[in-house]
Amino acid sequence: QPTSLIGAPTDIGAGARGASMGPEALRVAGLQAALELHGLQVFDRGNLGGPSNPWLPPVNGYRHLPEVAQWNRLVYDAVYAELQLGHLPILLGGDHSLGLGSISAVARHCAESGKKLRVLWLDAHADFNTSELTPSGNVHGMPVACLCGFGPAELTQLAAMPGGGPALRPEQIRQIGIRSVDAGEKRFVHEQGLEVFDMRAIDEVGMRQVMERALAGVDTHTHLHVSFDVDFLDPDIAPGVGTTVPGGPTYREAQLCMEMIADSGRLASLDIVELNPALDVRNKTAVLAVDLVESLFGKSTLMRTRPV
Ligand code: DIR
Ligand code: MN
Ligand code: MN
Ligand code: MN
Repeated sequence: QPTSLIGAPTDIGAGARGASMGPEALRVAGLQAALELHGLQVFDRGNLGGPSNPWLPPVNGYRHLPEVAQWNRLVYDAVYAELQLGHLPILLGGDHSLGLGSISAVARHCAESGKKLRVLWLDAHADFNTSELTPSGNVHGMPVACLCGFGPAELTQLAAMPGGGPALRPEQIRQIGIRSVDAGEKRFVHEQGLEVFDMRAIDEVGMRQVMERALAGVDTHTHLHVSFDVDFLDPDIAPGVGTTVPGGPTYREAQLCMEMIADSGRLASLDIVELNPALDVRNKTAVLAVDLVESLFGKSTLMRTRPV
């Protein structure tokens, strides 16, 4: 299946400037060549062009809401167009507020094609804030809530779903690697019944069992979307992100996570977000992200692809 790279060079929803340079850093790290080495056909669609970042304080609990909405409309249209072509879209962020546009497009595509949708949210954060709960007003802390229908119309109605409902139901989401959830957000995650495999779960049962559980029920009728916030990774190996949280997955744990997703054979769309080259060291976080994405697309050390 052909893949398409879509650059969205913005930090409009983030709390630090610099994620706008993410798409180019991933290209410089060799993303296209790495995918092509695995026999994938790759189309680089270049970058979307949206509003610049005015760097203003929050208004009614949201920073830059009109600009966030505009970027997400652009991302929605671009991702939807690739899905229509039968391509696997790879969104190069940009901050994680863009997961809204990307996953809204995927949800619409699944509704139209009769596919089940499973979203794996790899992140240090739950991204389940609302304008009432947010400590920052940064919309990159809100996309999961918005996808589930909790947020302003310009963000929750991107997809025009059949029936008019939200893009996602909480039971379609599995969060992995979580270790920073704000006080009000924590209660809301619990109330909505999100299935969260936090770092404690990874510590206690290991990444293998976490991924077995997160992928349970994924079958040939499933469209698997991976939303990869690079701050998922431990900051010792991935310093180039705006909001580092200590105690994330190691290199080996992250590789196993990606390899087990690849083994499912159902990966159908991907976001790579929150990479911040302004905070990186010689582009090493981008190089690591490319390395992990290779595993996500099936790179393995040996011929066998099944676990022992
Ligand atoms: C924090 C930080 N929970 C907030 N969130 C994110 O501002 O809502 N950082 N997503 O990457
Ligand atoms: Mn499809
Ligand atoms: Mn995130
Ligand atoms: Mn995060």
